[in-house]
Amino acid sequence: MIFVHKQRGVAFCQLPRRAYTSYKISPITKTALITGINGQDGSYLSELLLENGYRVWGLLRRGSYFNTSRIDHLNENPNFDTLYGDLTDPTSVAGIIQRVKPDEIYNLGAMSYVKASFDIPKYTLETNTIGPLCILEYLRTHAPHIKFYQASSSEIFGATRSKPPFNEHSEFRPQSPYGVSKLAAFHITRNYREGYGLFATSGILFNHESPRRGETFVTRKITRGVAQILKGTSQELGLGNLDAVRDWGHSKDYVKAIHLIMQQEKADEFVVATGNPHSIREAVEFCFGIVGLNWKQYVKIQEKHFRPNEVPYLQGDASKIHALGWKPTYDWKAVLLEMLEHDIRTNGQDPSKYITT
Ligand code: NAP
Ligand code: G4F
Repeated sequence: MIFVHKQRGVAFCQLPRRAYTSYKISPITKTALITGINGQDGSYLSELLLENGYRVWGLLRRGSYFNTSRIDHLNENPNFDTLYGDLTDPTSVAGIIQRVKPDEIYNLGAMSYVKASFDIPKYTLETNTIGPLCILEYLRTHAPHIKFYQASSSEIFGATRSKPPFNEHSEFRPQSPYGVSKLAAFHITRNYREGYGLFATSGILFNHESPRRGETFVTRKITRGVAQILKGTSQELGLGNLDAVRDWGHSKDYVKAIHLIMQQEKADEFVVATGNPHSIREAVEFCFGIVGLNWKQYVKIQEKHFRPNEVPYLQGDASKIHALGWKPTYDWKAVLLEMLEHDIRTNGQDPSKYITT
């Protein structure tokens, strides 16, 4: 019998197991390895897979301070563990695959901030393109039975000349090193599927948000900014291009799509989107307006938040995955409202005092 003692990021065998009173231990159905486990999507996907009886392993990048706040609540679950690795170090990834022997690999790890990719383009491609390439090459040569999911992105449409809404056949014309890195990984994934018969899938996910969204992304910047203004700890919010349009959904809905894509008999690629486009200006108006503030008094347009190239308009056509039964349950206002409530509460205030719905 193997006993497991869990610490942050490490699993040690042959130590006494803690009493896991709060978890029902159901028979393990499958084993999954998730890269990017401590990210927004990694945390929600872990919850979904654990609910479905999976044994979940995560590849965790070592940080100089604890970076597991999104998954700390899962740490007591005996079916959940993380191991240190890095997508830019293929030997670490191969070692983890050999050790955990997953049935499914979800490659969510990435340098995911588009604006930063202009500053660190080489690193972006090493993580986002060479990272998945090395996993696929390992699967081809050592473990062709393992299913593989690549987290692709609507950024690959970039400044497409196709007519919106965009689907799997629209033109790809990325506008940033991030977009280029994701498009190359998308084609690599297709190549390994078509050339070597691997179960290698891609989800082309449009923007999806949640209270766990990273603080640099525009929706979270807005909801945190409003919460700080209400609290009185900030007087203004600096933003860039308010004209850009995005198709926002909720991460919880989108990880269900990711799982569904991996349960198909044949590997394929799918757009995941709500089909409902709104500008950054509309998001700003909604978040300030719903707490009774006039955004024009607080938002300052600052040059430093603009990008060398912009993706002006993203609207997805998710008909292909609708045919498999997936539908989003949140609209953009419901996503923003949940984030706003969370950020107001985190600041020690009562959201119902401010939000008038
Ligand atoms: P996120 O919150 O930024 O998470 C990214 C994860 O990748 C983090 O766990 C990060 O770890 C990890 N990571 C970064 N560099 C790594 C490396 N070199 N080796 C191993 N792990 C590394 O992103 P997300 O919103 O959950 O998105 C998940 C995936 O979907 C990403 O690939 C993203 O590009 C893609 N995507 C996201 C959206 C969206 O709207 N959210 C849309 C389309 C596609 P650290 O904590 O150590 O940085
Ligand atoms: O929230 P964003 O930084 O997200 P972006 O660039 O669309 O990328 C996100 O979605 C992609 C899917 O399409 C993912 F692949 C990617 O990993 C990431 O999750 O910016 C959204 C829009 C942009 O047009 C940006 O120029 O908001 C505009 N914006 C205006 N002011 C701003 C700001 N964006 C940020 N981050 N900060 C601002 O102050």
